[in-house]
Amino acid sequence: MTNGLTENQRQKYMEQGYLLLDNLYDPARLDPLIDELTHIIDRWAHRYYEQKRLADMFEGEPFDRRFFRIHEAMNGACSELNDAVLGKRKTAGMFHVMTLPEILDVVQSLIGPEILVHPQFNCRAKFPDRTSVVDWHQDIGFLDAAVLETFMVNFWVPLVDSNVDNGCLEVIKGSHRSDRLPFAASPEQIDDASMPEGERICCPVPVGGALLLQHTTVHRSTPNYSDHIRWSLDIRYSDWRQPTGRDEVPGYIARSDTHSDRIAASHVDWLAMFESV
Ligand SMILES: O=C(O)CCC(=O)C(=O)O
Repeated sequence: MTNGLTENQRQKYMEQGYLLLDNLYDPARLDPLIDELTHIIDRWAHRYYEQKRLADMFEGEPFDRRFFRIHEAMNGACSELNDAVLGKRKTAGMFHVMTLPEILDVVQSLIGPEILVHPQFNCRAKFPDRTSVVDWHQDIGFLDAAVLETFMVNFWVPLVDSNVDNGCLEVIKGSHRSDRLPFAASPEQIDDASMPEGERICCPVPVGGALLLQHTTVHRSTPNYSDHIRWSLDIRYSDWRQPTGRDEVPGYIARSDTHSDRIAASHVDWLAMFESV
């Protein structure tokens, strides 16, 4: 559905530091990843059931509820699995979504055809427990400060419709013009005194759409008050010839006119990069 951004959209993104895109791709494009996540959660349910840690496998529950039902029934035991295991999986489904042509076309219209899928990414099951929030931050806060000059196109991609009720993101319009802002204990909390002025924009995104940010755009994730999980991905892109700010973790090349032989063909190529680290 896209061949990249229109000039109007590009200007808006550059001026405001964020852009909401509806109908970027057919929602069915997400099916390989959703099927994969469904399968992983099913496998975990069977394992915990066999280990007698779970009395009910919640087999009838839909994708946007089952993992949380398991988590609740196990007295909150799945938080770590969610953050550390599910969030960083390098799978065929993740690779598929990260390299959707509709997404890469948008990236290309902003940074050109030398595209790296940045090593910092997350798949998130944001539980409806009201406590799963991410406070005001910039994505560059999680990277080496020296990477300020690398232009990054950051995509936030919902796997279920996201809205105020289930904890969509909020951004501060124009905050991308800030430097890397100081934070106290964690990059997830910019110092109050350093918070930029600007209108706070709530960013609901339907499935099939995306929210684009820059690595200096100040944003946060609000509580999930709904009765279901707000599944999402946050994925990032930069020119592979520039530093990523995560030198110790490889990203993979998704497009290149100059080095087409180095393009990762599948998640197998992506995984192989970790064998040589
Ligand atoms: O999805 C969320 O709840 C937080 C995402 C976020 O803050 C980010 O992509 O940087």
